[in-house]
Amino acid sequence: MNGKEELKRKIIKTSRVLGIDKIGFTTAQNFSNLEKSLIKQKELGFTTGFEHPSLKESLHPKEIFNHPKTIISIALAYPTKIHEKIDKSQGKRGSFARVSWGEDYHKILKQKMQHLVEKISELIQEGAKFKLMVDTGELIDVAVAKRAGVGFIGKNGLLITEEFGSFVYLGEIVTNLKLTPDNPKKNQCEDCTRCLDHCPTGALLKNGPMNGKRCLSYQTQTKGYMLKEFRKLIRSTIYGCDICQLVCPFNKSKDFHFHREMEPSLENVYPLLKPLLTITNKEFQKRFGKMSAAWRGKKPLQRNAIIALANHHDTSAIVDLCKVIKSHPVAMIRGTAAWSIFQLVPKPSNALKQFMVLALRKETDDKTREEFQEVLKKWRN
Ligand code: B12
Ligand code: SF4
Ligand code: SF4
Repeated sequence: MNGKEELKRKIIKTSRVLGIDKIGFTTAQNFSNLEKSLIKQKELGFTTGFEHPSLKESLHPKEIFNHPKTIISIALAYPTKIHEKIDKSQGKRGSFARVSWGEDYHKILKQKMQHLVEKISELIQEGAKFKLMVDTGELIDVAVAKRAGVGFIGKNGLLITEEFGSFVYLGEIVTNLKLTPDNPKKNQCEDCTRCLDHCPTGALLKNGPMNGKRCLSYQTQTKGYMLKEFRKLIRSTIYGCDICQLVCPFNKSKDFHFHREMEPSLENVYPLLKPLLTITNKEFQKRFGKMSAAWRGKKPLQRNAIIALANHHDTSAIVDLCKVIKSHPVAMIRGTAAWSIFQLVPKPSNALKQFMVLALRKETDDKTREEFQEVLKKWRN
């Protein structure tokens, strides 16, 4: 066994000790094979703005690292099921996609990779350099993981591992160490189209890439009004979307609880919806601040909770929604509450109509006035 192989073997062994569930190695060659498709995606308006802004940096590791030789890809499996019983007697609940259960994965993966880098540094002479990335880095995590043999990219655009399905977080380490690359895995979707068939918005395109703007995961993370087309489709999920993963045969019965920090708190990931309408910033930070879903702040989640109450047909929320219209400081939240009231009360009392007329009179935000006007118009017809 040569030195390169020996070092790789030791890195793999160390990664297991550190609790890294899967590891793979690839060269630091560019990812130019993706260029055409990525340019096309952008031109078509199918990107979300959450992608790294520089295509050059995303596709060329040498643009972000001095003499890169290897990229080490890592995957950590996360839980998909909660075994406690949900108390449904206290009111309607929303849900968070599994990607945000437990503590923020960016922190967990960075810590794991940092520990791995420290251990690698102990194994070698000086001069080795490393750059760690999770999600927000320049590189395209699924493309790296695929080339490093960690798994294959499914028709849902996600990296699917043999052992853990696609419920894995991905991260990578760029280094100037030369290590033997692994072989990429073949796509195993074959003629399955379950993810495409079940995606509620048609975001997944037949030929591989997706229209990110139509993805409910994106829609639940925007800051302004949610487009009306998507409001009913989110149902009661107030952050992210798991549908194209839950229907995937490679995820059947996959539920791994390897990492204590990833264990979800039931009350946080299936929260009662009504209390979210009045939660203060301080309470929000205390309760949800550690979750990755908190990255866009309170407003999108509050908006989604209002939509979810309507989707639950929770007429007991009408009073709460009226209070939101009367006194919530954010115009978009007031307007979304009006939409929900209409969903819950298609035939209003005179008092409710009058309430909306007065709210419209008081409202100064143009977009929100439009929401109120639309509700009043529909009530008139
Ligand atoms: C922007 C982004 C989003 C956007 C856009 C999604 C997207 N696919 O681009 C939105 C907000 C919609 C999103 C949603 C989600 N995301 Co996201 N997201 C990212 C991010 C930050 C950048 C991805 C990117 O650059 N996309 C632009 C290009 C690359 O996408 P594309 O045009 O669709 O092309 C790719 C594929 O389609 C594929 N492809 C191209 N042609 C072909 C052809 C064939 C035949 C096939 C099979 C594939 C294929 O290759 C391209 C390059 O990989 C990455 C982190 C990172 N730095 O990479 C996480 C990341 C992809 N997201 C992740 C997760 C978990 C999710 C969600 C599941 C979260 C949730 N539960 O709500 C959903 C799933 C939606 C989905 N089906 O993809 C994980 C995926 C882990 C995994 N196992 O794959 C990542 C890697 C974050 C991480 N580090 O763990 N995300
Ligand atoms: S996450 Fe949901 S909306 Fe997005 S592609 Fe998958 S099924 Fe469609
Ligand atoms: S649902 Fe089917 S087509 Fe979609 S990623 Fe899974 S195996 Fe592939």
